[in-house]
Amino acid sequence: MDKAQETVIKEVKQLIKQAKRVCILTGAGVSAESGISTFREAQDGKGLWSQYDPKQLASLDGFLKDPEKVWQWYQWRREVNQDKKPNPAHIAISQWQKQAKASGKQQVTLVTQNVDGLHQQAGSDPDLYEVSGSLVELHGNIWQNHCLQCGEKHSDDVTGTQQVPKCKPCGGQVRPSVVWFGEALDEKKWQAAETAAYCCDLFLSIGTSSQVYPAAGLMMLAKSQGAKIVEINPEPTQSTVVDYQIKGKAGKVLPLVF
Ligand code: BJW
Ligand code: ZN
Repeated sequence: MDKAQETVIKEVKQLIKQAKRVCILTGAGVSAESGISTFREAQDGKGLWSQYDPKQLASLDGFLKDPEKVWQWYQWRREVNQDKKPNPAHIAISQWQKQAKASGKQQVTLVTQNVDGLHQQAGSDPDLYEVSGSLVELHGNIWQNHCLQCGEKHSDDVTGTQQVPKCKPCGGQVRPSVVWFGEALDEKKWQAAETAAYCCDLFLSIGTSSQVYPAAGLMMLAKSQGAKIVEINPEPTQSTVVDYQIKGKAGKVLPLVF
C-alpha cells in the first residue's frame, strides 16, 4: 500500500471513530473473497452477467417464459454458494455493528445488495431491519422462496428440486425471493435503507459497481444531507460524489479501518 493510501486509511479511521450514524452499502465485491462471483466484472469470463443473460434469468418476464430454466439456474447458484463462508470483510462489519450497539454511541446500519446470506452468517442481524443498526437485505435472499401467486413462503421444502415447485395451498409456481430487474424493492426495506442513508453522517460504499438503482442512489442521498462518502473497491466505479477512495479488496481493507 502506498503512502497516499495509508493517509486515506488514517483519515477514514478517524471519521469512523467520530461518526454517530453510519450507513454501509455493500455489493457483490464483498463476497468475492469468499469465492462468490460478482455480476459485472470480466473476471476471466466468470462474472455472472458476462456468461448469462440477466433479461432471461433475472426478470419476471424471463421466469414466465421459461420457469424451469430460471429455477434451475438459481438451484445451481445455491449449490455453488452452499459451502461459502463469510470472509474478513463480513466479519469486520459485523464486529463493528456489535461494538457500536454495545457502546450505544453509534448506529451502524448495513444495507446489502447481496442475496448470499453471508452478512447474516457473519452475525449481522436482519430480523431487526426496521431498527437502525441492523442488516437490510435490499435485493432479498437466495435461500428463500415464495409463491408467485399467493406470496406464501417456501424456504425449506424446495431445496434440491430441479422442477419448479408448486405451492401447496394454491398450486402457484414457487420462485426465489430475490428482486429481479423491473421489480419493486420491498417497501419497508427500502424505507429503512433510505432513512439510514438520509440520516447518516458517514456513508461507506463497499464492493459495488454503483450501477444498479435504486440502491446506487443511496450514496447521493447521503451526500445531499452532508454525509462524508467513503468507497472501498479495487477498481474505479461510476460514483461521482466520493470523498475518500480506498483502492483495495474489502477483506484486506476493512480489518485495517475498523
Ligand atoms: C471488490 C472486490 C473485493 C471485486 N473487494 N470490491 C435509474 C437509472 C437507470 C436504470 C434504472 C433506474 N432505476 C431503475 C432502473 C432499472 C434497474 C437498473 O438499475 N438497471 C441498471 C443496471 C441500468 N433497476 C431495477 O430494475 C430495480 N427495480 C426497480 O427500479 O423497480 C422500479 C419499480 C418501482 C415500482 C414498481 C415496480 C418497479 C431492481 C434491481 C434488482 C437488481 N437485481 C440483481 C439480481 C438479484 C438476484 C440475483 O442475485 O440473481 O441484484 S442484479 C445484480 O446487480 C444483483 C446485485 O445486487 C446488483 C448490484 O450489483 P453489484 O453488487 O454492484 O455487483 P457488480 O458485479 O456490478 O460490482 C461488483 C464490484 O465489486 C465491482 O465494482 C468490483 O470492482 C468490486 N470488487 N472484488 C471490494 N475483493
Ligand atoms: Zn401460493
